[in-house]
Amino acid sequence: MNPAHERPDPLRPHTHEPNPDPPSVDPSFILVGPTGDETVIAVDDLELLPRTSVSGCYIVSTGHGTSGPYRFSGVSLLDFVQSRLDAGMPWSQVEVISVDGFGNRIMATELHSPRPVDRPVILSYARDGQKLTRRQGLVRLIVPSEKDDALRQVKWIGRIVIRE
Ligand SMILES: Nc1nc2c(c(=O)[nH]1)N[C@H]1C(S)=C(S)[C@@H](COP(=O)(O)O)O[C@H]1N2
Ligand SMILES: [Mo]
Repeated sequence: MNPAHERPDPLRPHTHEPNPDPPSVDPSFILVGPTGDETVIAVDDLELLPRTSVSGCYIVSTGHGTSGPYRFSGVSLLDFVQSRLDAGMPWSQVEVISVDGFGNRIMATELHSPRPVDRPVILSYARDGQKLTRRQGLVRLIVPSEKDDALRQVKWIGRIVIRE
């Protein structure tokens, strides 16, 4: 595991060195809106939003094998973004960055047209009907369309930035 200071840009490509150890205890994260406003989001806040589940998800790790299939549940990233923005507010992409400095950029177009349509990107807080543990990645980004790697399955979300 590289220390965070060796990976200054969490959105640049990451190597296959999955960190197994939660970098902190509290699963709350910071949401940064398009105007730069910051809000702390707790798991309870996510549970108040519509629940979405996606079955048949795999975590495909190069080096230490594939796990799954899992049914991940949470709020779709699109529902989450829309719940935080005034209608009509322009946004083009979302950055999802973990506490240990691992991240992913998701374009609005990808969220508006998931393929297949019933397998959206979610902010997951449960797996197979049980609350995700911090060790399992709470709160974890699940990108069901990613089939060959697990580079988008971001554990321990620390910051979500909505970009205009
Ligand atoms: N926060 C965070 N998420 C991460 C990683 C990481 O190092 N940190 N590694 C990724 C990689 S390369 C893999 S293979 C999977 C491993 O997930 P698992 O620990 O649930 O098997 O997590 C992905 N998500
Ligand atoms: Mo990986």
